[in-house]
Amino acid sequence: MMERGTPLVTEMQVIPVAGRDSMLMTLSGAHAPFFTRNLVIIKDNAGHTGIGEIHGGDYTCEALESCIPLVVGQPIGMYRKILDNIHKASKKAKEDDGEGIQNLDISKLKFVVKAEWAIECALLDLLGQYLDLPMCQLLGDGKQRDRVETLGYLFYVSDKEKAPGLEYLDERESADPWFAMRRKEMLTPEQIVEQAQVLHEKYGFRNFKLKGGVLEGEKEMEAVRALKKAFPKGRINIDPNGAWSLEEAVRLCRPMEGVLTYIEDPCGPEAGYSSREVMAEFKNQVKLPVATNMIATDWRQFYHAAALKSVDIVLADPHFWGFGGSVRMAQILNDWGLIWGSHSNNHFDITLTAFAHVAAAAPGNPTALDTHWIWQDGQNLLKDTPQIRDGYLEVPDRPGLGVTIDMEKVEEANRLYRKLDSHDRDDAMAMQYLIPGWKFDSKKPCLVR
Ligand code: GKR
Ligand code: MG
Repeated sequence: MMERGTPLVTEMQVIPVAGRDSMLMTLSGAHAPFFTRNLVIIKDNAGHTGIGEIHGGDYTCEALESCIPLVVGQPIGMYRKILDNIHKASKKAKEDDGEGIQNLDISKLKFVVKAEWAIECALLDLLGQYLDLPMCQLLGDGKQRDRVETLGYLFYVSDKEKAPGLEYLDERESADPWFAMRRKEMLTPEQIVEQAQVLHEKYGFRNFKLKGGVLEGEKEMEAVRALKKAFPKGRINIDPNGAWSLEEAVRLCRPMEGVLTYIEDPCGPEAGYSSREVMAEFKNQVKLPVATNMIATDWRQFYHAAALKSVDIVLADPHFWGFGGSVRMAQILNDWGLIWGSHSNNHFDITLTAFAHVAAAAPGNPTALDTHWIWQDGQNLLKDTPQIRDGYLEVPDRPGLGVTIDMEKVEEANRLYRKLDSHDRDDAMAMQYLIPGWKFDSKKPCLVR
């Protein structure tokens, strides 16, 4: 008699890993020398392996481990039901006040990220392999494009020599001009333009996003102007993560109409008004499209953001919204004449691949995809990392995610993780080497104290 149904999950492993980072500056401080992630590896009785990657830290790791009994033994074709069971079993953490990340409090990021989306990714990888289809064909209305436009994510970088106790990598001897540059100090407009030029040479980027919230707004706008001069046809965006007051954001951004293509999270909550209300007022006064990954991170927040017309571009990170959820957002935005994109945090190449599939299934004309991966390029956990060429990320055409995990590299990254004293992101720690006693203030650029 023929066996019925899809293959059954035989094993689910959760592997926390760590990688190396530069001293990247943001409103929340300075990136530490190491970042962490959690990997999910699921096997089925057809002999396939599915993989997923998500944010690091003990909270997410424990959440994933608690899901194992709800996944093992289940048919992969029931992946939606598996996820539904996980949602129904999960409880809101006591410390989660529902504020989200509208103030960029990164200690709350773990509540916005949903661990189970790494499981969704691994199950879709398995299902794709079973059906002999690339993952993007299983999402929304299927594959919309073969390659995905990607932006060059520019950061101010501080001098790691000022944090002598911290083990930042030094790549200045690298033969690759980008690798040789990315661990060095870059704080002036000239250095930001040079960063963009080297990235353009290596990956072909023509679109750039500058992470702001570091220097005085006027100084950051000088860098934006210099970028536009160097790349007159480029789409330039700056993201201060809501650091500016409404008044400041209007003053800074009005003269940038025609220079900036769009602006990401220019302001945040103030004077008792939520960020959704404040951004709606900003849009009344400045003729620039507004993007967010801070004020619409779930469907309830999106309802209010949409009702108030606070945003034009929703950067629907699949690790906040789910893979199916992010594509559902892309479909809604496209139907309404709005634009989809995705935000990112530090990540390995498994996330890079997964986001390529989501973006490949997003209908319409998405904005160029964010990725931090250029700062991690070379620390691959895959044997066949998709490449970014000519500003576009390739979407693997093989079944599932279409890539092969390199277990030796994963074990190495797990050993690094196990050596770390803390597994949670802490941008204040490195920042305090630069400014003793430094504390996060959602309204003050990190180097302005
Ligand atoms: O990695 O420091 C960072 C970024 O600033 C990240 O935390 C943000 O969430 O990239 C993100 C953004 O676009 O807001
Ligand atoms: Mg952002």
